[in-house]
Amino acid sequence: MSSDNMNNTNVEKNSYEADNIQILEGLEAVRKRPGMYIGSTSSRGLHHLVYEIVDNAIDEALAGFCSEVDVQINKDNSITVKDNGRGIPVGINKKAGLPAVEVVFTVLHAGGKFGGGGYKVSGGLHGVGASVVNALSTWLEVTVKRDGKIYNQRYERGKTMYPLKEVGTCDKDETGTVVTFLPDPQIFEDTVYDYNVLKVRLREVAFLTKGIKIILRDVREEEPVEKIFHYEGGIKEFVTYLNKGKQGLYDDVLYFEGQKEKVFVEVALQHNDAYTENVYTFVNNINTPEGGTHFEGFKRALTKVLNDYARKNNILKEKDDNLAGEDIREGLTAIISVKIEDPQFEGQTKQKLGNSEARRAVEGVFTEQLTYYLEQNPNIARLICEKSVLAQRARDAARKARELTRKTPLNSASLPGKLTDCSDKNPENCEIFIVEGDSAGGSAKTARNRATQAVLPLRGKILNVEKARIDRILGNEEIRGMITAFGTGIHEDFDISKLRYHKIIIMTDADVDGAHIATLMLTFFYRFMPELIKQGYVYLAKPPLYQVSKNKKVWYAYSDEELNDILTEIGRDGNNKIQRYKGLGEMDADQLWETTMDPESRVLLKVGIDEEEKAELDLTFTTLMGDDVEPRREFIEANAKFAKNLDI
Ligand code: 28F
Repeated sequence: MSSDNMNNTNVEKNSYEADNIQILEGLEAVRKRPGMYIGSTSSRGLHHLVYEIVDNAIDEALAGFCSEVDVQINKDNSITVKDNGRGIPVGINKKAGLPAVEVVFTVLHAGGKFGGGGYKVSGGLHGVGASVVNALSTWLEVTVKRDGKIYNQRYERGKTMYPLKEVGTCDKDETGTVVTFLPDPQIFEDTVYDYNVLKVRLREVAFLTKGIKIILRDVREEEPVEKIFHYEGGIKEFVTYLNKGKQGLYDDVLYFEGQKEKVFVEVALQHNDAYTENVYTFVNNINTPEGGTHFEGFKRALTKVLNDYARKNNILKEKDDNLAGEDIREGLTAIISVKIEDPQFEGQTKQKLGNSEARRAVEGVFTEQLTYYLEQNPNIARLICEKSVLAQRARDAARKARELTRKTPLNSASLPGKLTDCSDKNPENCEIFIVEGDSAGGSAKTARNRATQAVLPLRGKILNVEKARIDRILGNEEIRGMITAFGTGIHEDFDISKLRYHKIIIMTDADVDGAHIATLMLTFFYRFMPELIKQGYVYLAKPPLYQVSKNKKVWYAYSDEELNDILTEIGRDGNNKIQRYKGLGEMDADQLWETTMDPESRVLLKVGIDEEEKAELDLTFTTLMGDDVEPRREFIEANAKFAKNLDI
């Protein structure tokens, strides 16, 4: 052997060891700064681990080789994900000197970079995939069926426990990948999985990947629970699902797909007879709540095609103004889904698509196919145009109504007459109680701290904003009162810096009607001032359900359990007096102060929206505000899900 060869062998050996050290350093970096790779180590990050592994199976489905993905929450809160794809390759990867499957799980930034050449389509959270999940798991096991053989490997906190081993044989055409992992409690604050969180996301993934069958199973309880998500129609069925409980303006759900500049575009849409816009955009199956170029392409195409159609067919006369985009999107439910090789995310939260080819692709595909569709379906085209014209007129009327709530130096909109304002002018110190009914409003006014607490009583039920057009909403006195009291304006006028109170506290009776009024208000905030909720300014007051008195001492219980606890503590005997509060009006001012308004002793629920649950929440609002009474009651009971318990 020549000395040259000897040298080569040494170089090989050194680089192998160097690679190995690099691998461990890579995964160590993930464990040191998990937030950089999965966003957070809260429950959200915990659930992202599942999505990362599922994404890999979905990629295999998008490549055309996998039809079924099975996700199971095991008794110990480990997760098993199984697919019937080709199985991750097991041959030695030249660069790493390791089986490809081991590279996938141990080398940071594997995914598309190894061998596949643009294999990875879906983005994952930050596109780092399986190795990150491995690094953040106490242990992870992968089993691959391929070429009639079964292979297995195990890792602990990212470290390979043994070389990939053959553990059995199977039918040659039986292929696939199974991954089981246990999230590491050294990393995550909480390692208990929430079935419902996984359910919402996996249903979404199934809608976005037409034809795929995703099974979710939870075997932690005695009685296992299972859900199957399988939508041959993909996002077309997603739109039907989102419009459930609403009346469609027409029966068909429009669906278009096509490819341009390597961007694969899908659009599905249907108008309903309501007035809000529900458009959800996705890039590589990831929600983009801030939109971006794909959304812009969609809006441009929709606006242009409908205006052209309306002019050509004389629905818009020469003297008429063009329909605005928002007129055409009134009552529109739509999904825009693009698949793109190298997505660029922009904006503060990196949730906005930046690729300009996505704009051109969506605009091009959608313009061409929508134009053709409208020509072929003149009845539907006319319905959309006519609804848009009505929206256009309402928008004009609304502009006039809005001027009444807008503060200008000349016309400073006066505060509503029913508002009892506080004296402190620093918003940070101030709270406003929106109170159901004039009588409770009266007690609240007496009880309040005059310096920092304002009270705005509302008469009965406020307008259901899901069922009214913008001009009527702004014409509604109760709603106008709230807008002027808050000081922020709404929609494009909305300016959070003008908010006059940093706590907006909804105070309603602790019964079904009270909960309904609270949800009507939340719906209004959600639709017209979502930032109030997003930035955590909205709260629900929590009045007590019971007063217990004994020997001149008084206790308040905010739930049946609390009542039970109190009774256990003070003894269950004939001296107890229990009063069930049916409404705020039954309390005198002192009691109202002590139980519900005093910052020292009250309980407030902070209202929040999780972006991931936005689609689901939207559906919930629809269900709630629709005509159907039964689902409404269900929501009210589940309402607490959206509110975080917060004692202040
Ligand atoms: C339970 C989670 O991760 N499924 C996967 C495949 C299939 C291939 C693959 C995955 C090629 C070399 C990187 C098979 N045959 N489920 C999964 N199924 N990855 S992940 O390839 C990965 C790249 O290393 C696959 C031919 N090409 C690709």
